[in-house]
Amino acid sequence: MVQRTNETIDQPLPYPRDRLLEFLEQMVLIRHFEEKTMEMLARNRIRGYCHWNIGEEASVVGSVAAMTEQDQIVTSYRDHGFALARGTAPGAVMAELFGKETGCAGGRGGSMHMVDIARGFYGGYGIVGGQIPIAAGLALAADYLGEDRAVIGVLGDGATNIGAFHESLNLSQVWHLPVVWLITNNQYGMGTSVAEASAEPDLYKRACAYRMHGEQVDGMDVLAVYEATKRLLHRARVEREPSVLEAICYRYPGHSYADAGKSYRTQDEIDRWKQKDPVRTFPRFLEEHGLMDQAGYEAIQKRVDQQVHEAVDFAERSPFPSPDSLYEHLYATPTSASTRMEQNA
Ligand SMILES: Cc1ncc(C[n+]2csc(CCOP(=O)(O)OP(=O)(O)O)c2C)c(N)n1
Ligand SMILES: [Mg+2]
Repeated sequence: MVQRTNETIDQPLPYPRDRLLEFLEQMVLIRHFEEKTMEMLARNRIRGYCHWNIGEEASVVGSVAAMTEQDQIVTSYRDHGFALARGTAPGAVMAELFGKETGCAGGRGGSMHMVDIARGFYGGYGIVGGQIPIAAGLALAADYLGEDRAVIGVLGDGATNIGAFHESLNLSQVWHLPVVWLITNNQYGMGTSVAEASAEPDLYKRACAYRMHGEQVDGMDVLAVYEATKRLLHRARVEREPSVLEAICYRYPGHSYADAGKSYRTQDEIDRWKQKDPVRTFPRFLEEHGLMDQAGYEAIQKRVDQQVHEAVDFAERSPFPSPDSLYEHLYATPTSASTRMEQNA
């Protein structure tokens, strides 16, 4: 597994301080935003599903931070954090969760279908693995059009067992498509552990079946994820070589609101992973390097809380989409049964 091992407090970090603080602020934003969505769900302001990135912040922020402006990303339904990390306004993400017109998908997508094409975020997908062939298609388009960009195709560990994963990996290697397959291995697909579901639990090794490069990274370490993703995106963009990056991470809450997350894992296991909580370990790391003090961390938390508060306020004040717009953004104009009868007469 790729881990940063050789850093000591005396060695300067190869990043500007502001960049590191930005990583932290984004991770704290995702954590606080997601916690607020739990509250809004309980208060019935958000309806339907919610799948949170809590615990996965380092994998989300590290990978998205490695993208260029032209690069594109497509994810599963566990997508709120990816939209926030890519720069979609927290208000637009919250409004989408509320089903409001000002949401980033016009209130039509909800939690599982965030989208922000202007920022190269081609959406969350509710169908497990539905986004995988789409990532291959985006990468094919980049190649076909000769565009200088690469694609991150994000998927969960569970999605590595569907056929489209293998078809897309194969095609991406055969055609040398500029894509990084980022597997967020959070240890479970709903209540099924990777060991129970996968004959080869080292998921990055599946790449070798397609003669593709694959590696594993500590998904609780934002800098390790950033460095690995940056390197592999460059390889995709410049050398036209796809790869698999397996980020080993953990989700602290249940799978979604309907799962308490207790029946298939022990408290001891959760506690062990909490030792690696990026929202706690990264501030300590920055303090040890003299880049931030307690007051600095509190200022970040305060700023983020204000942003989340404003996001909720924006979502509350926004209108629902007008019923007149029901048939907008569809591939076909629906006709009623009576119109069809008239047409057929
Ligand atoms: C085709 C399909 N089958 C089943 C489901 C139900 N389902 C939703 S999430 C999920 C587990 C996916 O696990 P994983 O890929 O590890 O992603 P994670 O939720 O852990 O991020 C399943 C089976 C679905 N949404 N789509
Ligand atoms: Mg999973």
